[in-house]
Amino acid sequence: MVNTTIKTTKSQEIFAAAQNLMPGGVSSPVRAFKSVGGQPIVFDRVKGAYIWDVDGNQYIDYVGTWGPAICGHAHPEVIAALHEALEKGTSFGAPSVLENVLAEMVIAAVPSIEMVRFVNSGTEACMSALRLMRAFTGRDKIIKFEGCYHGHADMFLVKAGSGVATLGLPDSPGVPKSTTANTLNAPYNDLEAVKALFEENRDEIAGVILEPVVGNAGFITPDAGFLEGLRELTHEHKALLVFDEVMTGFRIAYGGAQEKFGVTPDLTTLGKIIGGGLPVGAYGGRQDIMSMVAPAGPMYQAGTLSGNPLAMTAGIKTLELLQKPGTYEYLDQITNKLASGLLQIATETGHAACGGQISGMFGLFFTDGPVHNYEDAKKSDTAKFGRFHRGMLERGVYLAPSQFEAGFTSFAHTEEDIERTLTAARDVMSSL
Ligand code: HOZ
Repeated sequence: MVNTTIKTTKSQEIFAAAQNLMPGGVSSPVRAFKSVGGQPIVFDRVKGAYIWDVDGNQYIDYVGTWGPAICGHAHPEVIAALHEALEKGTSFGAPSVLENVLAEMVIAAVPSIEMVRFVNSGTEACMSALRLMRAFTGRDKIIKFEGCYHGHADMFLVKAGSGVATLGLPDSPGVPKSTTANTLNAPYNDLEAVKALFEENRDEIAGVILEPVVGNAGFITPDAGFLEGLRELTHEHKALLVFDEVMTGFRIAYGGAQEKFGVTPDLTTLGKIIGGGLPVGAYGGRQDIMSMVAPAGPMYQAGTLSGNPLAMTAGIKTLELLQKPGTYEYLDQITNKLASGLLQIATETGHAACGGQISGMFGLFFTDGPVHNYEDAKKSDTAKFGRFHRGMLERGVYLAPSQFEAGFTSFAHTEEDIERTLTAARDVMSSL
């Protein structure tokens, strides 16, 4: 399993060819390994906690297709359900009972959601939620937080996290200034800054959107009182509070961050886990707000593949599996062992580091910390992270190829996987 000199000839050939076919050789920027150096490995197949590349190397996976694979990849029950659904067709473009089933499960689980609309990605979910915030309040301005990422729609590409942070890009060309003129930014965990924005823009702010636990600037948790403070401020100013739970939904608790922290927003966006590995997104919330969405109301939003039967099927089965008693306790236990183990090894091997985890979501920054916001995260030694990433890859551990992305475990990860990961980490950190 420990591959200190992995052979990646086929990966290199395929990726070289891909660069002439697709921008940067990839379908999404963070996959290109630009910030960690070296070349991406090209995947052949995934199963449980593992990846196999086209050269036959095996890796323990902590990306989990960027979050959806909480049951482990290709869980047999998800695959079986998909086989059965496949026989009935791949797309309906019409109502199906599967949408009712998943909607009922989502509504039962997520405290803020009384009605839900399915879409095809987290980007679509956030883009639609933003339109709804504006439609419902009749106001145009929104507040978001530096380093939070809500997909790649124009209005959100200001001081964004994820690939934008990873590549160190300025705000994207192609986004008209007029489109982002109403996007106000505050530092995460800074209630005073939010208060000031509300004061400066009285009766103009439709709402506040945030990742309640940040995963797109690395893993950053809300300070005590931050989410509660946002809830109070938004109430006070008759603005909406929107939790982007694309990453945290069904991940840090079955009911997401809002269940975990006991703060209920007005609207919530979801994606990743609720599609069980197929393309999906959703936005939902209070019935009076959701009733504005067409055709119930006038706010238009649509999609050919929305509510796709395969995505619904994989999502339903995934949520069923997550309902089994002990799932989140197990995720918490193994992820705690991993995150605390990494920190301990960093300390013992003389590296400044900080990090943490909630349930199956974790992070490690190469900086003294603490990291409360994106500015703190940017103080990390990203070059060191790149060397760490490469060393782990060579030892059969696949981490997100960016300091500014959270890691994910699944209930397919075993104690032994974690121990092997920590052994590899000790080896790498000793030689960084
Ligand atoms: N939101 C995911 C990670 N931040 C998406 C991965 C990607 O951008 O490819």
